Amino acid sequence: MKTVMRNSALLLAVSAVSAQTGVNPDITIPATDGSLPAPGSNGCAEGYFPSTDTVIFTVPYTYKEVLSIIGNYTNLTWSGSPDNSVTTNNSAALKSNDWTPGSARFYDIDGAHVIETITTYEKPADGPYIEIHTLAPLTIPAANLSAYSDYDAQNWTSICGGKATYANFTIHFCATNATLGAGLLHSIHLADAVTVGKFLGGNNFTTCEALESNSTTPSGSSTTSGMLPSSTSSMTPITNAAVGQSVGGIFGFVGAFAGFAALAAAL
Ligand SMILES: *[C@@H]1O[C@H](CO)[C@@H](O)[C@H](O)[C@H]1NC(C)=O
Ligand SMILES: *[C@@H]1O[C@H](CO)[C@@H](O)[C@H](O)[C@H]1NC(C)=O
Ligand SMILES: *[C@@H]1O[C@H](CO)[C@@H](O)[C@H](O)[C@H]1NC(C)=O
Ligand SMILES: *[C@@H]1O[C@H](CO)[C@@H](O)[C@H](O)[C@H]1NC(C)=O
Ligand SMILES: *[C@@H]1O[C@H](CO)[C@@H](O)[C@H](O)[C@H]1NC(C)=O
Ligand SMILES: *[C@@H]1O[C@H](CO)[C@@H](O)[C@H](O)[C@H]1NC(C)=O
Ligand SMILES: *[C@@H]1O[C@H](CO)[C@@H](O)[C@H](O)[C@H]1NC(C)=O
Ligand SMILES: *[C@@H]1O[C@H](CO)[C@@H](O)[C@H](O)[C@H]1NC(C)=O
Ligand SMILES: *[C@H]1O[C@@H](CO)[C@H](O)[C@@H](O)[C@@H]1NC(C)=O
Repeated sequence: MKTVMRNSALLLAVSAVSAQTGVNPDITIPATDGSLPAPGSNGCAEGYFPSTDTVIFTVPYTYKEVLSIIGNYTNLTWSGSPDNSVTTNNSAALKSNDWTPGSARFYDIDGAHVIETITTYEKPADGPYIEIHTLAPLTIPAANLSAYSDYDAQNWTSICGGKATYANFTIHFCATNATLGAGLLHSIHLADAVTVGKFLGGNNFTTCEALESNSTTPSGSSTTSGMLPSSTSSMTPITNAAVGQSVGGIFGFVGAFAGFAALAAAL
């Protein structure tokens, strides 16, 4: 009798926590081995919902310059993690900088313990740089959000005859609140891309032509309402006026996350 009572008290406590944080009590967070939960009928574990977010951003800097900022899996200064705050279980790659599938990186940010494991890593001298990793389940307490991802991809491709670099951040994820997750991930990835440009000098991309007449003030206007290239178009550079898309129409939604600006900058 006593055991039953204690158990139901525990159950109550657990469901109270779940209601507050949206955490599925079957999922251990952090999953220290970096593993992902088994998918349920909607593709996600119980209590989680699937979504996708894409951020497209072009920086007016060469692929080589971009790689000098992003080309080390454990150096996330461009993503707001201070030097040497990111660890890895592939210590050999720290020296060789030759990252391989299975390599995990670990860092803590805003109360979340992040574990990201590489599934694809390609870094040819002329690009594109392809880095795809999984994101083990984590909780961001301040955002009341738990999420994980089996596909968190970056593609950095040289464009404008080598004078600029086109970035595509695409994540497929499961979150306790898909709308909130998409908005937050969008802010984070956009801030990351903008930071790469800032680190390299802070010029904004407008058009390839503006880069030909290499004046420091871009001559093109940035008011063009950019379009995402259609799947049939060749590598048409787009202006950063259109920085992304999200399932659920996240366009113009980032502003709604002003409260998370610091969080986004930090992540
Ligand atoms: C936290 O998120 C869960 C799942 O989205 C939701 O059910 C709950 O109401 C939220 N709690 C608060 C305090 O906002
Ligand atoms: C990390 O990358 C930045 C450039 O983004 C560089 O200034 C810094 O020295 C690098 N840190 C380490 C420890 O390599
Ligand atoms: C990669 O970054 C880590 C710190 O984040 C640093 O310890 C390591 O030396 C860097 N590797 C290379 C090859 O620059
Ligand atoms: C990377 O992006 C470029 C430009 O959009 C595209 O041509 C290429 O196929 C992409 N690579 C991968 C592996 O998605
Ligand atoms: C961005 O990359 C994803 C794959 O990660 C691809 O499906 C999508 O078409 C790309 N979008 C653009 C606009 O390049
Ligand atoms: C999910 O997040 C959105 C955006 O922050 C919010 O409006 C909505 O109330 C949240 N839903 C739940 C169930 O907490
Ligand atoms: C680039 O764009 C940002 C945001 O619109 C702006 O704050 C910044 O001043 C611009 N930088 C330059 C060099 O024009
Ligand atoms: C413009 O580019 C040319 C050739 O790449 C270079 O010699 C010149 O110094 C550049 N001018 C400026 C103002 O950057
Ligand atoms: C990191 O190392 C690789 C290769 O040894 C393993 O396959 C991963 O399981 C391991 N990841 C974690 C989170 O420890």
